[in-house]
Amino acid sequence: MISNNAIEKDMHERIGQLMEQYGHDMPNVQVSRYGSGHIHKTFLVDSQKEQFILQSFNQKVFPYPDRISGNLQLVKDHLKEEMLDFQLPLPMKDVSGELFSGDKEGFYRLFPFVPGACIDKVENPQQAYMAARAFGGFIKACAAIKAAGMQEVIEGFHDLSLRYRQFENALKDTQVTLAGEVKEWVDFYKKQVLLVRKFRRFVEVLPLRVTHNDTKINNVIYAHDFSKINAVIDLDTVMAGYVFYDFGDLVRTVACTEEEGSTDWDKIDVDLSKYEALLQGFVAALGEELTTAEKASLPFGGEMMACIMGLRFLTDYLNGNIYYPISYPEQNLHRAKNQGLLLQALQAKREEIQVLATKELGG
Ligand code: GN1
Ligand code: MG
Repeated sequence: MISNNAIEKDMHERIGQLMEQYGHDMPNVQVSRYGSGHIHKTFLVDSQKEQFILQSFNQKVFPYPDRISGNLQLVKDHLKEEMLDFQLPLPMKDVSGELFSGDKEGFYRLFPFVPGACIDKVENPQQAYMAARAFGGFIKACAAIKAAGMQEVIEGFHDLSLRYRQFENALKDTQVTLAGEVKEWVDFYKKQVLLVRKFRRFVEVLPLRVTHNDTKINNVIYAHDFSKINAVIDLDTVMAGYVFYDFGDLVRTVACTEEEGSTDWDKIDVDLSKYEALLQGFVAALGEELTTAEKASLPFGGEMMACIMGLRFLTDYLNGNIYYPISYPEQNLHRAKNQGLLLQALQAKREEIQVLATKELGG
């Protein structure tokens, strides 16, 4: 988290004005950056009496903000809330009833603040279990909402075929020299065309559901004592999807021994005890809701999500780093390498993972 004094004075004033648009007069407001999401800029706004999350919205990444609002309205209206034992903080309306407020610098949204711990790495299987149970619980509570009624907020977001084509196009146009480590990882991801074929086969037989689609571990808020989950956040990508997306992104960010920003290459591996806890948490939440084909797709999800993220990071590196913010020039290459090593570890442990899946899911 960035400290208070990292927020420039003009940003501070601007946030005061934005809070007025929501009917909050907060002269002595404290503002700090919050969380570690890549896409939006998120601030904790604290007036001593009240706390809110204010988010500067990234419209380059999300070109259809109204689609997000429409999807979230459907979720709000039809979600089986009584099934959830955590909050889903949704954007609040401003004084004119709008979900997005703005100034000349862009769009903002205000959210209720849910206190707790937002982490980038779980410490033990119990924390893994809780996260999977929460994201599985979200899918279950949305099960009655027709996926076809949801709008696509980012076209082809988890379409592995599309992401592979985008990678091939970036390779054709890149200014980056394809040598050394770059070539090594480009060659590795080219070979993942086999996963793309598998992806096509799975999506032919699986039901579309309302899924979260960004179930990385820092999108839950744990209670400070880690006894429960207080909230599932970052609901912008809630739309139609397959269960293996949500399970897979949990595997990618929970069952890994290093987080996605790590360059400690030798330490990147799969933690099977956390993997098993993810299976248990997901099944505890979804149980009989899952079809046989969906259960069979879960182990593929981990590989698929590591692959799609690696492809996206590498594509961005080849495109000159236009999507993900970076703090050093090779960072997107390194993120792609990290995800590639994780994918290799998942592939090396396929058999052990299958044994765990059969044990926990039956079949
Ligand atoms: C982005 O904003 P954040 O950090 O929650 C990305 C996800 C990636 C993730 C990788 C809209 O999520 O798809 O999995 O980074 N979101 C978007 O860390 O591209
Ligand atoms: Mg996030």
